[in-house]
Amino acid sequence: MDIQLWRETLSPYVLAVDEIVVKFKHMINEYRDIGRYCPIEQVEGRVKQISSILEKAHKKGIPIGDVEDRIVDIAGVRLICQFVEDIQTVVDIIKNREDMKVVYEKDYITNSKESGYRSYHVIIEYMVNTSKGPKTLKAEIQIRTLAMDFWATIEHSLQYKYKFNMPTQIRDRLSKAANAIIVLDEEMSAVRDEIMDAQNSFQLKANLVSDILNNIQNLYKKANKREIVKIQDEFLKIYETGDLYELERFHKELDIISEGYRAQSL
Ligand code: 0O2
Repeated sequence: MDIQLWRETLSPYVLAVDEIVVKFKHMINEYRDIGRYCPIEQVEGRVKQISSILEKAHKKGIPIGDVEDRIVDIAGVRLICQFVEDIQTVVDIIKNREDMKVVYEKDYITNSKESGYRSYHVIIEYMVNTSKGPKTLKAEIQIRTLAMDFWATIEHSLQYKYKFNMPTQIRDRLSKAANAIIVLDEEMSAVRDEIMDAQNSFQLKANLVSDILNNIQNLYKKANKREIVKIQDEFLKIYETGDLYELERFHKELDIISEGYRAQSL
């Protein structure tokens, strides 16, 4: 197959990765907008390089014509979570989506690989609409914690450097690091509720402050200067206390004032 044909073949995979990444990023924003903890922390995506596809096909004895069927990670998306508990939540979210059909799963968290690799893989069927019409293709979604991702990234680079000849001493260190990652994830899970509470109130506060500032900005066009100065001073006083309850009260009060001006202008 020549390069031009590879480009054509890979083009729907580029579209699929772009779309899937946008969808999950949008989901993160939806959670943030309502001040709710999102089980997905980061989203990444990539289309496998032609050279890596050929290398994998060669390693697994897959004929070029079967590559699209048998190499399921040509389109790859990675969803990174803060806590191990979030991984199952994310898997369920994917299973409940109508635009992604889970064809199979690989649980390398319960059964980690010999290397120490841990991650949850979900293989999906996903439909893209190309200029030639609709095409359903396979994509791999890897779901793992930040800590697992750190380990996998380092190990992947070392695998690339040493190919099949990784020195035993480095392999042992990686294995120890993999165990340390399990302990780290467990420690983080133990304080998960505390961390989630802190992040939720941070996000709620950020959303409230942003709404209040928008409201004040709009009031500049309608209210008189003395009133605006009074509102600003009150906001700064409440903001300095950091009291979420007071910010909420002030937010409601501003809404009423803004509504009053809106009604007057009708
Ligand atoms: P790359 O460069 O990341 O794309 P199989 O189902 O076993 O026949 P496959 O596809 O090898 O075939 O499945 P597997 O083992 O689930 O691996 C899929 C991907 O998971 C790999 O893609 C890696 O991204 C990741 N992975 C699997 N094992 C390891 C590991 O030991 N260390 C690291 N760092 N990542 C791993 P590729 O194509 O191997 O690599």
